[in-house]
Amino acid sequence: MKTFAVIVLISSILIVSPVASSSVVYVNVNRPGSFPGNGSSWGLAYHGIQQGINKAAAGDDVWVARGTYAERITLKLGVALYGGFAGNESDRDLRDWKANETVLDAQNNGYIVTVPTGAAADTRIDGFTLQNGWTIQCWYSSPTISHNVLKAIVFSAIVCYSSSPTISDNVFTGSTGGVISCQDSSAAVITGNLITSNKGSAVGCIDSSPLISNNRIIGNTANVASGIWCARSSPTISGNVFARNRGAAVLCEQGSSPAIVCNTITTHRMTEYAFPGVGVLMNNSSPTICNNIIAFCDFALLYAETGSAPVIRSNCDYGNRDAQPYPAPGFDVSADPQFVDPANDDYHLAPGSPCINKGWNDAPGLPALDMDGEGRIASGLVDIGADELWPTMVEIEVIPSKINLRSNGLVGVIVYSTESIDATSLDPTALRLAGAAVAARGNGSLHCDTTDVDADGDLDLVLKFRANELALDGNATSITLTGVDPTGWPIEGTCNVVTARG
Ligand SMILES: [Ca+2]
Ligand SMILES: [Ca+2]
Ligand SMILES: [Ca+2]
Repeated sequence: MKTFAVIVLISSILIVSPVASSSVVYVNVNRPGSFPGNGSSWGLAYHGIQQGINKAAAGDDVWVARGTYAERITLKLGVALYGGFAGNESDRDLRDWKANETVLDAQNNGYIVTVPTGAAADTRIDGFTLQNGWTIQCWYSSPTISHNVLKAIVFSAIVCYSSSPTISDNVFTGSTGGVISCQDSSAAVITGNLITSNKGSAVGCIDSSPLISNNRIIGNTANVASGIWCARSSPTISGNVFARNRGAAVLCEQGSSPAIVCNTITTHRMTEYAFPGVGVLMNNSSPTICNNIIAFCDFALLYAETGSAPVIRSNCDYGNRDAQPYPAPGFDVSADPQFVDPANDDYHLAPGSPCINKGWNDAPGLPALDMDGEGRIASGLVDIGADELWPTMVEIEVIPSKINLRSNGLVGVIVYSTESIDATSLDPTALRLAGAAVAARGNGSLHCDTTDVDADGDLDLVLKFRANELALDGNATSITLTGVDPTGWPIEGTCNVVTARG
């Protein structure tokens, strides 16, 4: 009863005198009626975005419904501007920004979005198609720019001066003066973007060391570097796909030492100025080049002039037209990386790729996630390139769990059927326990049976292996079963064991 009274009291306070808290200002260019609106609901939405921003206070959201807005806007400190609403949502998570295209068209009148100096990550533009305007400039400001399509922006799409914006999950296309420029100690975070069909460098770094990770940079042209240009800069360039671009994927000059790690660089060809398609071009620079695929380009690496001392380790080169002495030191794999469908820009590794588990786990700048957002190290060893291939995990049990590696006896392994896999569908001849094949019986048949061990209604697989055939040392605390499912996709299961050499 007491609780009820308190709730009633609080409710009436809220109704009588709302306390200042974050709220939403609504904008819908297509709201019927010509009355001005006050932005307090979808029904009373403003018709213009800048009106909504002007009404909002720091901490507020501005929600903008689909349609075309012929405006140039100035963001406000601490205000988050979201486009992509149908115009009836009650929760921001309900918006579908791809389905509800919200176009901000500057009609070639100048800067399309002005970001105030001093902006932090809570100043945001998210969910718009930005077109027919000039560059978004960040001067000493670090807003969040996410889920936008920046189309045919005049000059560079985004220029950062002493600014560290988060630029994530956008599409950049049709820029003619480069795409993103980071200058004067700008440590932008540039992730998950698709940068395609632009002219000039995807990211230019001048005295700046941004994080450039897990982007797709495809089908761009430039005079020299259509990918990343580094001058006196040491960005981390990790997990990106560079494909079908002209010129260099990464150009390092004037004492740049970027970490170039886990990228897939392929089909870089000559520019219209006859500059060759190069994986990494170095001029008086010392990048770290690890775990990258550089395939089907003109050159994998190219040294211009002198003074470069790169650290190169665990890369794949294949099918590059010209050869510095190949395989060069640090290019450990010189075989076809086996992309799944490069004709359709699918640069995943096919099962069986020689790049799987051939990278260096401790490479500087190793990204936490691969290009799919999956963990970066599967099967204990990182793969070379932007993709990590994750086997389907199976649940196994080893009996006995204490294994004498000198014994000629049998070790039993149960592979349980689960929702993700029917264990009985696995080909026993392809299964390996710590490298060992399934043991054969006296009559030559394999020690392989099916029975429902855990009585859950699904048959499980019961295998036997010879203890002395296991490639384990006496200190091993776990053991791994590998194989392939009926589609050829790898499977893997690990379980704890105690080993000894008795
Ligand atoms: Ca791996
Ligand atoms: Ca993956
Ligand atoms: Ca079962």
